Amino acid sequence: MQRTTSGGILGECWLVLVLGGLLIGIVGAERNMNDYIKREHSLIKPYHGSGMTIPYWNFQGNTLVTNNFVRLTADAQSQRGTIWNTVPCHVRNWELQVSFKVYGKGKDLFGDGLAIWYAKDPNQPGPVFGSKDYFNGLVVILDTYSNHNGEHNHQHPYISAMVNNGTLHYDHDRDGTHTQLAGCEAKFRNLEHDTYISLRYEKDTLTVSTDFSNKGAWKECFTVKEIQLPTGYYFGVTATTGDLSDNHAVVSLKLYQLDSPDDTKEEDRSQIVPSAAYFESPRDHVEDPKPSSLGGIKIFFLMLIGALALIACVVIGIMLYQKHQEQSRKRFY
Ligand SMILES: [Ca+2]
Repeated sequence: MQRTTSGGILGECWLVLVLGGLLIGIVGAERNMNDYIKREHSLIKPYHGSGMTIPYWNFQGNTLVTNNFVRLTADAQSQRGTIWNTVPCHVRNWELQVSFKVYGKGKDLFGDGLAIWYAKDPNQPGPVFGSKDYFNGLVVILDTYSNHNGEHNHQHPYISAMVNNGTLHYDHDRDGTHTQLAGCEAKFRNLEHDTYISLRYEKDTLTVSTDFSNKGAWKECFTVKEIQLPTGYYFGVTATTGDLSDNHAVVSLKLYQLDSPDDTKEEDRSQIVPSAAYFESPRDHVEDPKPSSLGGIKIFFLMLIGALALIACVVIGIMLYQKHQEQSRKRFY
């Protein structure tokens, strides 16, 4: 009797201890993550401050701020929307987690895609998914439309990264494959659940991971080592539509500081020129063969010449044969 009661009390104590431990663990983990989040580089609901502005963020173009997401483009042609951080980032090692949505009516045809930036010049309209070309910094592009058929060895949508020191051109006609560091195929359109991408830049290594499967787990897209990026650049997200369209929206941006105490006494990295040690094996920009309307006629003439040559050969052959026959006849007589 006594034993049973004490056993019951012991059991309850264990339960309380275990539950308490779990609770402390969860709260601790939560607090840890939140300790590292940099509010001035993050975009979190509710977005609005006072009036129509968003604290720390600048938006341009077709960008529409709702209660649940910041829509950069609607599912309509020729749109451009951007959102850029107003505070330069001085964190040395960081992870940017982006919750986004790309969706639209198009089943096979849609575009153009979404670009996530860590760049020197924010708010500058341009041709690279709504931002300037020959940029300084890093861009991770979620390209939904293949501008070029044939040369790619990958499918779209495609996620790729590019680092630029202001001298490189993003070649839309080749979907940037000539300047990309790495990439991976990924299906993130028209999903019912939330879709996330993470850019982790730690100790000069960039790792891009995705969570498109609604499992709450990151899947690595690619890792590239030896990337130099300065501090003091700006985070941003931009998107465009052209002849083809899609809704491109950002739900949240969360910037986590990964610096350890050792990193704080590191060198001044504000003057570093963006660079990457490794590119994917580069290909020359080869012009596509121009589809020619003379093609059919050319083939016709070639066949005609061939036929004429064949007839000429046969005629000459017959003549030579007849001459030979005549000569051999002469020999007999
Ligand atoms: Ca493209």
